[in-house]
Amino acid sequence: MPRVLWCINSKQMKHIALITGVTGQDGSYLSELLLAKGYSVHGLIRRSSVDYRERIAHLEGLPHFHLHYADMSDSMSLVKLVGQVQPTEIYNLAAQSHVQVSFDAPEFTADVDAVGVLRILEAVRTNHLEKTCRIYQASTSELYGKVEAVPQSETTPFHPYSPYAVAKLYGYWIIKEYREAYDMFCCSGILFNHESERRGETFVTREITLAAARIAQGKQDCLYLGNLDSKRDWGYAKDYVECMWLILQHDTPEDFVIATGVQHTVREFATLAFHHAGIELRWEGKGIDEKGIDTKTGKIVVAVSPDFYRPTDVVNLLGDPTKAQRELGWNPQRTSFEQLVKLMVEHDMNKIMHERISELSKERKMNLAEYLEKGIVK
Ligand code: NAP
Ligand code: F7E
Repeated sequence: MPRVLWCINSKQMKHIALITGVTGQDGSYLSELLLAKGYSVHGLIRRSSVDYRERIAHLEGLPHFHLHYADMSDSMSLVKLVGQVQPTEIYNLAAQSHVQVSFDAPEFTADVDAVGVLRILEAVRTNHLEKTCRIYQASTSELYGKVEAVPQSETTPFHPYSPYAVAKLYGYWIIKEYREAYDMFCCSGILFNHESERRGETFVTREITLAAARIAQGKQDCLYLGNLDSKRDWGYAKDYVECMWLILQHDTPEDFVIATGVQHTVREFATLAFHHAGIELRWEGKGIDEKGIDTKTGKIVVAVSPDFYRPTDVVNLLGDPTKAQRELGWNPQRTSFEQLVKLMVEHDMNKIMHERISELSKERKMNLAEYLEKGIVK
């Protein structure tokens, strides 16, 4: 099928999106974006013993938002779901997305993050939707791993450096293979780290912003981290989901690097986050003896634990977003690093304050106005 027909079809089609990983950070923002654009949005959720749908709770009940049970490790469930929904766009965001966890559960990670992509592609083919359904694959800067060049662009060689990255590399190549073999409109967004107030609490940025908020409010003494020298190109998740959509609206199916082009260390992230929580840090020592000290109290509030070092760690990620800027008109600097850290800390300061109020209310039966009046919370 000539590529140009894709543009004509996309304008005529009713937009029906299927999002795998809808309960995740990106899935929740993408759902909001697509609903605002008038899409009918279908999300894949998996069975869990607790219903953890906090990020999409505000969307449930909306007339164009639908949730369906399936699992990335169950091909029949995916074939049935794709057949039932008849999507015009699929955003494959579901993954075991934690790099450190992939060392503990490598087989599960491979099943969901690698073979899961193949299952989605085959579900589309089985339902004969390969000419009408565009597919976005959530690829990752972890593919560059033990980096062979800095910054990394669409042409930089890959060198995956964790079970997660190796699984995602399969996802990247199978998407490319189906694009070439079956002329399907399927693309990978090679996204660098993107964070937000909805970021999972075991990723380093959120660990830091939550701990800074707890330490500032007397709910925690010290934060333990791993490699403070690790460098990342951190962007804002809300800006990045827009790019996912732009990639699928492009005239031709292509892969894009999505990054800010700005790099910081974990230490720099922590310094700025604690600053926004009202604590100025001074760093002393080296390696596992390094400490972050509160300059006002002299207390150690950040320390290093070798438990958080990874068997192999990716330490120098910096993306080159030139292609996305030029061909998609995307602005990689819409939210700066400084704005990102500030908004995450402000969110977590509020969250911890509300948790404290709720604890205190149970103990002393007072409301927020009374706490503010008595100066118990600020
Ligand atoms: P996330 O918050 O960890 O969300 C992952 C989603 O995948 C969750 O909805 C999770 O469901 C779902 N999932 C996991 N295993 C599943 C299974 N077997 N069947 C169905 N659903 C399953 O991840 P994220 O940060 O939003 O990232 C979205 C995607 O982008 C992931 O593929 C990630 O690998 C990739 N990525 C992320 C970044 C980043 O910096 N955030 C950068 C590059 C690429 P539950 O809620 O039930 O666990
Ligand atoms: O680690 C170092 C750690 O877990 C960032 C996922 O969304 O982005 C994410 O993967 C760096 C690493 O993210 C701690 O060693 C130090 O070098 O926040 P992270 P990640 O591994 O970069 C990519 C693009 C994805 O695709 C993934 O899905 O920070 N680090 N101390 C620490 N990391 C954690 N988690 N906890 C620490 O205490």
